[in-house]
Amino acid sequence: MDKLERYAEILDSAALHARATPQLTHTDPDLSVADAYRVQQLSVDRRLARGERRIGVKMGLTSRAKMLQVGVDEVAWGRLTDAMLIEEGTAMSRARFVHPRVEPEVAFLMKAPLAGKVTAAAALAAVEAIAPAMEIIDSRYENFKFALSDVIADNTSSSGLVIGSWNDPAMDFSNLGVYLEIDGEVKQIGSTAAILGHPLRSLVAAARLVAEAGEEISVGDIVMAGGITAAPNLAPGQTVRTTVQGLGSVMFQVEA
Ligand code: 0L1
Ligand code: MG
Repeated sequence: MDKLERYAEILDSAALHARATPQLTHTDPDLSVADAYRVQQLSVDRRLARGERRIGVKMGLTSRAKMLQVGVDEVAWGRLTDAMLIEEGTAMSRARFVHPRVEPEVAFLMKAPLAGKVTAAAALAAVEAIAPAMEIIDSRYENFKFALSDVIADNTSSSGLVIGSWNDPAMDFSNLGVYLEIDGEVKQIGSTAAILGHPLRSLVAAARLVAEAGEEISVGDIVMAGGITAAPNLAPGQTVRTTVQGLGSVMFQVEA
């Protein structure tokens, strides 16, 4: 097993058993971003080999609030599988995660493939629908601490996603008000403009980054556009809701 395969196994096992692992860059400070993406791919391949199905991609670190929260300042992407889907309105099990957090987001459903250098207009034309959404992120690293290469190797902390009702994308979604409530208390407020200035820019960036890895965004894929605010911690007993102006609400509960 070569070094990158070993890293993929370490991260896959940490996720599978919900046990934190030391940062890769503690012992391998020169781990490159390119090698980190290869580790991500190898670790997701292990999931696919266990029967999970690829359902799309996520963009990460797309807002200033997120970059400041984790001290990393470049956008990154990760891969989504069906095992990460949490049905809207149901409960997720806290025990499946190391130290989960939640991000308010919007999600795109794709009706045409997208890859490489595309314009915002071409990206929009490939969108079937847009929905309010939440991503559950869960770094597999101790203390939720990482460098850019660490977090990319760790599938950009992606662990779960909850999608609300799909809406027609023929609306101006560049600057919609967003709030995240936990147990009825507003914890985070933001705007879809926090996603790189416009959520479509995230889709344009996703098409470019995915193509650099020799892949594409496919018909039927979900693209999580990226966190809008900092991400609060999740704990058993919570009811978590995100509302996006004009798009509706999405909620889930946390059980032990
Ligand atoms: O989706 C995100 O923006 C999170 C990317 C990874 C950083 C983190 O774990 O907070
Ligand atoms: Mg996110």
